[in-house]
Amino acid sequence: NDQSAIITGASRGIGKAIAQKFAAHGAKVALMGSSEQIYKTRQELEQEGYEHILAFRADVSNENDVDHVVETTNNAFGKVDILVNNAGMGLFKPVEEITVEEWKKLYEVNVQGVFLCTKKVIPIMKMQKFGTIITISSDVGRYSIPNGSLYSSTKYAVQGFMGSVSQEVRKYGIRAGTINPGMVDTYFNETKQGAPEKKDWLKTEDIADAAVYLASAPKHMVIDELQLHPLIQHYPR
Ligand code: NJP
Repeated sequence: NDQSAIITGASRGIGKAIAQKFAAHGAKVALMGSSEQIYKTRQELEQEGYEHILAFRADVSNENDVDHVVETTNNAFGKVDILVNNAGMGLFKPVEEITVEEWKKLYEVNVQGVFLCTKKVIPIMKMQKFGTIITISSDVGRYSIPNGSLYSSTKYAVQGFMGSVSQEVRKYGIRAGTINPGMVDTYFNETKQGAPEKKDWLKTEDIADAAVYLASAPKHMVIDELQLHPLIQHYPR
């Protein structure tokens, strides 16, 4: 496996687990995160014995940052086989308490970030005539929950975006699909990974395994959408 992958939001949580799993499968990985933590995560992966790890402190909602990450990765690894749009933020409160700043911020990171990274890798993947774009969306991108008007609507947006993109790019050999997890034990929404109350939730490795499945599917196949829940989570059907 000599694949090259860009993973956004790889400082911690699901993105970090995907980076570790891809590296374990022999991929070269570029990690992107908006805080200093991204460099510590690269160090951790290097200490685990993985080579060919790039790290970028870069904001997915900033076009110049995204351009820099994609171009530098493509130059360093010679190609970009996989993009994982994972970076995302949560916010849950009654709609009348949501500020315009919060609204804009979540749309910038959760929606514009997915748009910019996807837009930037497609010309490269078109030239390669191959590529896989995986977006970590959410189960609440498929049904709404109370206090989720903002978060859930960003994930509905992402589902719509990915559905169009998937149909636009398949003629170039590019697959695009989403993973829609239920509750995953991470740092999401200002919680702590490993907190005892989340012991029965999905693990970051579960989502990483799903990402490997999408990325390693045979070239003639696209996995449009994968929805995953912990057994303890009830949800509308
Ligand atoms: O969350 P967390 P998850 N530019 O907070 C990065 C979705 N999801 O792993 O910027 C670039 O542990 C941040 O790094 P840093 C969720 O919507 C989750 O759970 O350095 N990166 C960190 O690495 C999201 O799309 C659950 O602080 C930015 C990462 O994003 C994805 O899973 C359920 C950034 C967030 O790690 C991963 O979230 C579900 C920016 N502007 C969907 N802003 C769940 N956990 O239950 C943040 O349905 N990051």
